[in-house]
Parts: sequence; structure tokens; C-alpha cells
Amino acid sequence: MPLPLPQAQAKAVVGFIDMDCFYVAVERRRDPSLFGVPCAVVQYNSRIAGGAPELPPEANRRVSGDTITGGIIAVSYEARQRGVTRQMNGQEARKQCPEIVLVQVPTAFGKADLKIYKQGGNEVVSLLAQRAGCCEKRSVDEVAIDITAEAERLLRERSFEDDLLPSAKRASHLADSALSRTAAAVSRDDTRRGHCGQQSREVGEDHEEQLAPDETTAPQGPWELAKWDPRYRRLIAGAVVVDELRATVEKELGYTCSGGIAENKMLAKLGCGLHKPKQQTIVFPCAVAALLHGLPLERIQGLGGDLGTQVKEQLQVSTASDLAQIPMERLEFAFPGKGSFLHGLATGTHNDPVQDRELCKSLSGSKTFVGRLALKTMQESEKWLRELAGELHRRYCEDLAEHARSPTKISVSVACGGFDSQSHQHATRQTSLDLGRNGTIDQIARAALLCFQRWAPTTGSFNITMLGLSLSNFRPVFAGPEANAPLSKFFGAASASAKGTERNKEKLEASVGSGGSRSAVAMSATPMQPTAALKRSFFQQQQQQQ
Ligand code: TTP
Repeated sequence: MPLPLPQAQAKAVVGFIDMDCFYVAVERRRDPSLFGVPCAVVQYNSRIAGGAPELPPEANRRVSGDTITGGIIAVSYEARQRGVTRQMNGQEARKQCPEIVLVQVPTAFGKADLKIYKQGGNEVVSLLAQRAGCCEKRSVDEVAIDITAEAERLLRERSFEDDLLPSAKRASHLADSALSRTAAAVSRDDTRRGHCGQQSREVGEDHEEQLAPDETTAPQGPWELAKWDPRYRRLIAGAVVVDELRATVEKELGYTCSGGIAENKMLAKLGCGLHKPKQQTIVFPCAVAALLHGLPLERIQGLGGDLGTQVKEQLQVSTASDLAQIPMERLEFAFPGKGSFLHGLATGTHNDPVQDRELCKSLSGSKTFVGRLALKTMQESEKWLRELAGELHRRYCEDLAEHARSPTKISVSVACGGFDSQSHQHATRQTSLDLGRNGTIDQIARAALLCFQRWAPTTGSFNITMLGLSLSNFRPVFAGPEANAPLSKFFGAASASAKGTERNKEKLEASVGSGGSRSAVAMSATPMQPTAALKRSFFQQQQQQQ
């Protein structure tokens, strides 16, 4: 049985939003003729020696013929209903569904260019942050939101009986319905492939019918409990908030999404994955035990990767309820320092708060080199480090223009050898760099090469299967002498007045053209004003370091 939630944490209402078939949705927004037809996004052909030829987002990226070797990375729900899965390559998908439209990801710098999808995800987070406050970006298409205050506001301002309760009922599934439990029992891999529960659901016309209130296993229905239990009332108001946020995202950005509502982040995410697309699920406290019972461990965020595999192997468990039975001493013995974390995940009581994190902490790019494409020489490695530097430079420029911040650390990751655990080796080397607001590709490439040479053996040939580059440890940047002022002054000055902003802009415009062919300022003359998100994230970083 789950442990009772501590009183202070029980008050939280967390919403979780996951975009539906996101890369497809981004492509549909760019090309509305893709709406309603089965379609999928495919990878580029990674076996082209020297890297993929450039294919910008605005090019015609539809792929024809039946010899498409790229793997499928996103599948529309129409295509899922016709049996297309993420496990297939383009050729197999076309065989399965001849009318499918396949769109290739854009490519740049010899590899996939995910910029349009990242931008799409960022737009969603910004919109949600405006409407709902504390937002935590969890991945390219997932956001956790603390909606406690908004739910409480609705409870104060709107009628519970006549408005909130019927609205929440109309919009939401319950996490312990028979339907939800079937969905929860499906493994994470199957879910990612687009499992049968999702395929069998019609999008559109019969939506209302599907969303009729589900049967529940709770002895007293949660809708009844809500009449007297404040925790349930808040979750019901939270469901209305999430429903309205989802409607806003669809109206303003054209993307549909699914939602989860619970008292903590892990349960909200779990709930969100139960009914897709364009649906939402409430995880009431009375549903937690039933939801976790028999839940494959890898469905829980945090246990989908290496840690989950180790937990399964060492403790001989496969479900959340199995793990919940393991005594704390044994958990701690097997995974020192992680006992209560694992117990929290297994029992649905892990109350990791929603972090106000709208901004990413690093800009990263990587490239894999499969089989005969593995990098063998310093010259080849240098070429690819430069390609990656070019990609990160472009993103650094965009980030700088948008958030007035600049990275101060660069890391290079290298994987080499085979893909089995014996021969596989992974190393990371890092160094500081000062890109400021005029950083160049050369600067990034030189720093990357320095890191690489710290790792690279001086003799012999390599067998590099992956190269990664990451820029992190952001600091605010400011045009002019204020650059060295105390940060509190900087934030005050930068956001104090429109006059200040204009002054920054003038300085920037004056310096355009002096910084080299692809300098940051040459890319954009946007005023350097730190965003609210940057201020928050910077002060959070400072607090963590103290
Ligand atoms: P997901 O959220 O896992 O899936 P999805 O949004 O396509 O579909 P669903 O409606 O079932 O949530 O992934 C988000 C995007 O990330 C996806 O559209 C494409 C990309 N992606 C990859 O590039 N490779 C992968 O292996 C996965 C799982 C996703």
C-alpha cells in the first residue's frame, strides 16, 4: 500500500502535458495538407559516408519510392491504426500502409537538424509558462506544471458543483478504470511503438463518447469523494486547468496534447501516458495502489534506463508492486543512497517538486558512426568536431539572442569500440571557454579539439562510434561596461526600463559587422535583456551552488 502523503506535499496539484506524435505535429503545422492523413517522420540515411547532404526545413522533404532506409521516429495516429510502428523503416512502413506520407527530418552539418522540433517544444513551454506559472520542461515535448495556485483560484472563483465537477468529468479519464489499467500494463517499449490501446482509439468524431466517465475500482467513487475531500476537489479543479491549457495550446499553436493530473510529478506523468491522443487522466489518491499494481517498472520515469535494468536484475523484480515489497534495508544495501527514492517511485510517493525550468541547461549535439562509418583518424574526428561546432554555434547564437546568456563550459564525449559492454568505452573531457556575445565557430571547434586531444591517444587508430559536444554553465551576457557589474545590478539594469533595453539594442546594432562572418551579433540584433526564465534559472543555479 502506498504510504500516506505528508500533509504539506499532499496539497500540490501537478499537471503533465505530453504532445501527441510531436514531430508529426510540427510537420503538419508547417504543411497543413498532412492533417488527417497517415504520415510519419523518418530519419535521414545515416549510412552516407561523410554525412547526409543538407536538407533545410523549408525544402520539400517528402520521400517517395519504396527504398527509404531511414528509421521511423514519429508516427501519426492514423498510421498507427494501419499498423505502422516506430520499429519500422520507411520501406516497411510503406509496405504496411501504401498511402502513408513520409517526411524526412531536416539535415544540416551532416546530420539530423532537430531545430524545428525544439523550437516547437519551446513555444509550448513558453505558452504554458505564461498561463500557468511554474513550468518544468522535461523533454522536447513534455512539460510538468505546478498548477496548485491556479486550481485553488478556480475553486474560489467558479462553482464546483455546476462548473468544475461536470467539466472535469467531461474531459477526464480516471487512472484506475479498467481501460487505464489495461493501458498501464503495457510496457514502455510497446507504448513508445504506439501500443494497441492507442491505435484502437479514434481521434476526432467519437471523442466525447470515449471520454464518458470511466468505471472505477474505488469503493466510493472519487467524484463522490470530491464532495467533501479537499484533496479531491483540488485535483478536479486541476483537471479543468489542464483541459483549458490543452485547449489553449491547440488553439494558439495548432498542436494537440494529452494530460495527466495528480498530486506529484511522477503520478501525473504516469497518468498522462494512459490515454492518448488528445485526452487526459486524473490520478486520484484512491487510484494509486491499483495503478501501480503490476505496473512494469520501466513505465516509471527514472526507471526506464540503466538504473531500472539494474534494479530489475539485482532485486529480481519487474513491477512497481514487486519493488514496493522490498524492505528499505535491502534497497539501501543494493543501491546505497537510493533506497527511499526507489521506494518513493514504487509506491507513488516520490514528491520531487516541479522545478521552474523553462530554459535548457545545455546545448548539445552528437553524431553516431555506425559500422564501417566509425571514425578512424584524427583528421576525420577533427572534421566532425567542426561540423558539431557549426551546429552548436548556430544554436548558441539563437539562444544568446533570445535569452542574453552565454555558455562558459564545453564538453566533448567520445564513445568507441563495439556496442557490447566489454569493448564499449565512453569518455568525456571538458574545458572552460568564454564565448561571450561574439563567439565564433572557430572558437568552439578549437576548444572541442583541445578536449578531444586530452582524450585521444597519440598513436594508433580510433574506432569512434559517437562524438558529442555540449555547451553549458550559462552566464548572463551584457553589452558594454556593465558586463562586469554585480549580477544584481545587471538584472536590475537590464530589466529596469525600456530605455535601458533600447540602449542595449543600440550598442548591439553598433557592433554588428565587427565580429566576423558568423558572429553572434551578426546573426541577430535582438535587445540583450535576460528573460524572466533566465533570471530564475540563474538564481536557482546560484542557490544550488551555495
Ligand atoms: P514521444 O513523446 O515518445 O512520442 P510522440 O510524441 O511521437 O508520440 P506520442 O503521441 O505517443 O507521445 O517522442 C516525442 C518525439 O521525440 C517524437 O515525435 C519523435 C522524437 N523521438 C525520436 O526522435 N526518437 C525516439 O526514439 C523517440 C521515442 C522519440
